[in-house]
Amino acid sequence: TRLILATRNTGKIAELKAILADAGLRHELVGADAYPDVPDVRETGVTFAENALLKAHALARATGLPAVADDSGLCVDVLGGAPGIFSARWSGKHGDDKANLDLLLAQLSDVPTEHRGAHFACAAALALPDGTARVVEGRLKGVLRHKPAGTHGFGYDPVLQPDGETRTCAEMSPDEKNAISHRGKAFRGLVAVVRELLG
Ligand code: ITT
Repeated sequence: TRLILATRNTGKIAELKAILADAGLRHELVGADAYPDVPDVRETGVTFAENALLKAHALARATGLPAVADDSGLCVDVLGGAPGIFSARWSGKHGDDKANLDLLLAQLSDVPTEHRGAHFACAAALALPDGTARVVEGRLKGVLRHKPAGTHGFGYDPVLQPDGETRTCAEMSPDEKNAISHRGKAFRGLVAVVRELLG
């Protein structure tokens, strides 16, 4: 069966394909860009899980195929969990990773290392055309650096240093990041659900 990935973020698509292939998923994976006539759904939910389900349901209904979606973001302790579901548009420009990162670092410039705890969160959803749906969540905890480091990954990877690590996510290889990441955990969990519902 073909599975559609309900995202246009190329950094995410690359990670998802690697994670799902490593987990032994044999389904053919296609990005939502293969269906240009399907409009983007408005992310009106207030949690990662709600938004992931909205995206997966909309694409499954529109295409008649099983759809997988991810909603994810960075939750900063001292900001009460922000940017959270607003991570992709924190600076006002959706998907401008550099502007989002620069703004966050400016907002945290006076916050010392011991108060720079944060985590990445990911909700992974599967929806079938008949309306059946499941969602699985994963987290990666760490501290935020004062300056970006590393060139791999996307988004806030250059500033999040996972607990127990000396490197940021952007200094790790894609495989190293996927082994511990919020997205890796959520989607490895979702693979079991795909097998249960789709065989
Ligand atoms: P789609 O809705 O098309 O999937 P998007 O980028 O808008 O793409 P989200 O609404 O889920 O996706 O926003 C996720 C944002 O959170 C993303 O743009 C990054 O800024 C941040 N983020 C999520 N996972 C991340 C990761 O693994 N590493 C770094 N930043 C991440």
